[in-house]
Amino acid sequence: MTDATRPGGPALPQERKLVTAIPGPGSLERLDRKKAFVADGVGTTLPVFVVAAGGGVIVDVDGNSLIDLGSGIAVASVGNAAPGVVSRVQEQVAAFTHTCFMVTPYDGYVDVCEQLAQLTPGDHAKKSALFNSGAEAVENAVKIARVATGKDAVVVFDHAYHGRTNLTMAMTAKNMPYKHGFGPFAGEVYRAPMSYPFRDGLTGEEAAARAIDVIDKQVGAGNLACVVIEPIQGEGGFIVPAPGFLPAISAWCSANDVVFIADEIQSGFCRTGAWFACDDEGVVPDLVTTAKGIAGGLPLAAVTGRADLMDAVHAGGLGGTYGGNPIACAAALGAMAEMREHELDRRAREIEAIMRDRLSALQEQHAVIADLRGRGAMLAIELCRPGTTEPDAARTAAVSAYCHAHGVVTLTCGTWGNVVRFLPPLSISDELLREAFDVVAEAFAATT
Ligand code: PLZ
Repeated sequence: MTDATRPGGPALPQERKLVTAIPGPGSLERLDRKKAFVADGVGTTLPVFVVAAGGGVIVDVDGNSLIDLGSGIAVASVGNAAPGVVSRVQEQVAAFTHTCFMVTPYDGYVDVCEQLAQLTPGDHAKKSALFNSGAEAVENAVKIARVATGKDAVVVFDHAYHGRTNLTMAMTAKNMPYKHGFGPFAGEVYRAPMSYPFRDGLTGEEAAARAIDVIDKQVGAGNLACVVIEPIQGEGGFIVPAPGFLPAISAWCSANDVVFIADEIQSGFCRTGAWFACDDEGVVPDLVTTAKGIAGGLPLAAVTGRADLMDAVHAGGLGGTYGGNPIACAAALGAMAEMREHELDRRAREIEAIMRDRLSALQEQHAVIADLRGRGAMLAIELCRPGTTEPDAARTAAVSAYCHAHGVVTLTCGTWGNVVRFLPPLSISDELLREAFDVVAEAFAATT
């Protein structure tokens, strides 16, 4: 894809341009105001204050143009201010901004649910309910599974991330910064071992047998409402389970009246080269949670799944003031249209080819890159002390800091903070993507 052919065409100059240090004087001034008025608990990875973004760039108050390899954590998959999103949002905001779907409904909500029924894995009868954030979707998926099964327990996995609300904090694995001091957490949440090929060397079937044994012995299918799993783990380190793991867990759930919930909040909507990460192995979840990429940057989330499960909840049992807000729904319809029109699932695979090429070359040069993994435009490298599996968080931070200082937005993740992840908007041009990876390569050379 070239600048001229990318979705939306060349609205902002698609270039990396640094005119000040990062952060520049304008951002530094605003950081003082942030310090004065914004709670310290709300952090920022790369503190440049943004004035515009689109295609593959983010432009700051000082006139710096940075290459975006983060998409606001896998949200702006169709690109920032994507034309199809902007036009629908503008039309909707001028017509009406909110009535509350639970008070007086509107088409946009139903349209989004219809599309989710078509796009999510499986061709069975499906229904959806809409919410505001990923965490809220996960909470509601658990509520639905509990009502539908009449059981309480929830199984999640090592390295999982499901959100920051009370129930989802319990479901999230990592203590710092997500959980520390915030307990007590919701009960009846149990953790099973994840398939982590780089660290456990197990096949998918072996890892599934290990997890099922833990679930069976420590929880018991008779108490278990649902298993919630990210088909590719996000915050936990872009861990891709070994082939066979997801199908085996899903089959065990089906055989034991346990609801299999795929959390596709980070991996969904073309990110992994398919509409959903579950599609890769033909896994059909009972329920799917989505958010992030669904609406091109507006807050929207959904639970979609088997109509019989979704309808198990009593009338009025699901909702919320803003869930499926009309502007967010308009944005989602625009984002999904962009994904279809520009075949962004295919585009994610093209992006993968470019990134994988560059990252494998880097891995050959730098022994600190112990693992390269992911799928589509969701790739990561795990950094360890050469020849070991001992995490190297310091080098990870140094590489990322170099990228930031040189105008490339990179994100880190992982239980040990030793993973650099790459999540470019699917609207980025090949040229810009290559330039960003030149900088990543420089970062490794400069931090040896
Ligand atoms: N499930 C798989 O990736 C959000 C969190 C960033 P919300 N991940 C980014 C942070 O530090 O808060 C996420 C996810 C998966 C659930 C969530 C939660 O989605 O929209 O942030 O609530």
